[in-house]
Amino acid sequence: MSDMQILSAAVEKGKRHDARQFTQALLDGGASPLDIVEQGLVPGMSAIGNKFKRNEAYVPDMLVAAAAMKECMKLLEPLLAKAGIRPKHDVIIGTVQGDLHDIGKNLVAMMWRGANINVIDLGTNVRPAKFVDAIRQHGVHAVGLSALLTTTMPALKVAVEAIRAAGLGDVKIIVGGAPVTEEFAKNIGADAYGRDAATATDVLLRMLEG
Ligand code: B1M
Repeated sequence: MSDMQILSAAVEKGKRHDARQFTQALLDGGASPLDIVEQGLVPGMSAIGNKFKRNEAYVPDMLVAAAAMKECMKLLEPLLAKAGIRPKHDVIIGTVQGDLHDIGKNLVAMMWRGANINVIDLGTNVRPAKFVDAIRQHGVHAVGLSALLTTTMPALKVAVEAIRAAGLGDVKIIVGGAPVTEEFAKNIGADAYGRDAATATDVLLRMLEG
């Protein structure tokens, strides 16, 4: 196993202290911070995300892996910022108006961050106008909307319509949450549907990078 693969494995297993030590050792050995993110951390998060997708890993496994990645990012972020290197994309995420569930949305945000994407999280119970304002303010090209209640599924439609009506250019909209289906996503005019956090990451990257 290469040193990068050892780091990936530590992230995947959520071994926070080991991951931090491996990251420091790679830096001391002259590895570039960006290579460490792309070849060490991102594959680790991607591996646990894929296991989650196949029901071979569970929510707590995702949480500890994300915590391990975050620990490594504490070392890397100042160096990346100093070198003027930013995450590949900026995106917005939030749970729609009327809905307070955020565990799934947070997992999606974590996986997106794990793919080296800057995620602006608007939280829960987000009004359509707040999505619109944030998209305009941050100039993002994608937004994720989550809903967990059958009663807040219509709020997804309202949010999609508000974003489209605001004329913000080519903003990709991805929707998800337990009651949401691919067909529903299509019917309300969303660009994509994410069944789970790992799929939502694959779909988002495909939309943004072609
Ligand atoms: Co609520 N709740 N809840 N709840 N809650 C459900 C959703 C429910 C199914 C429980 C039940 O009755 N069996 C039910 C909804 C029924 C329905 O709509 N038909 C329900 C209800 C009714 C309610 C209240 C109305 C209860 C009440 O007060 N009478 C109330 C509503 C409050 C509100 O939102 N206005 C309510 C409140 C709460 C708590 C606050 C107590 C708490 C939320 C805490 C929190 O989120 N911080 C809560 C919880 C925890 C649940 C359950 C138990 C778990 C939800 C969860 O976090 N799942 C849930 C029952 C259940 O699912 N067993 C239930 C784990 C999470 C990882 O999965 O969120 O599906 P999920 O996310 C997945 C995918 O869906 C997807 O990726 C994630 C990872 O794979 N995904 C996306 C999610 N968002 C995505 C976005 C994407 C892409 C993929 O792109 C942007």
